[in-house]
Amino acid sequence: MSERTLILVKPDGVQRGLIGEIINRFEQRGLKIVGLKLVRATEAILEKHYAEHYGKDFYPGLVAYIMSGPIVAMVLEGVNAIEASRVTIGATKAHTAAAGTIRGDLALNVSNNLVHGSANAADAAREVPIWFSDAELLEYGRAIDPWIAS
Ligand code: DAT
Ligand code: MG
Repeated sequence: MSERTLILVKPDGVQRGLIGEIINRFEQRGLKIVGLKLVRATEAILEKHYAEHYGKDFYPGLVAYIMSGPIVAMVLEGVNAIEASRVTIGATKAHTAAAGTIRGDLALNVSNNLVHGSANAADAAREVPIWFSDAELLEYGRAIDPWIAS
């Protein structure tokens, strides 16, 4: 079943010049970009986005980090897009992430771990509208689609 998932390139990804590299990993895998923008997160947005972590000891540091610079928000669409994206991203503790994943190839740290991806269908459904209006999400077909999913 086709799914939509929310991906963020975090401030370290933008500052390190890895926006293209990170988007490329998802794009080459076959996931379709249906929403894409450069944004600055606010405390109000992050309180919703990271509701599951609100009140934890690392929450203030997490918010300060995500607000420390622009981030790239995108919505990816495809069959099993949520799990496929999480596998492409790699484990949260980047030093344990498998080689070949974004974190395993490009990051070392649990806090500066470059990228966010919705963890499951419920999170994806909750997170996408936090960052994108319906009008910002485009429906379109690609000539390559039959070669990726059939
Ligand atoms: P993920 O981003 O892989 O979904 P998560 O939802 O558990 O991981 O945590 C969200 C972010 O919070 C994570 O990317 C980095 C930060 N974080 C998680 N656990 C942490 C910890 N123990 N110490 C510091 N930062 C942490
Ligand atoms: Mg998470």
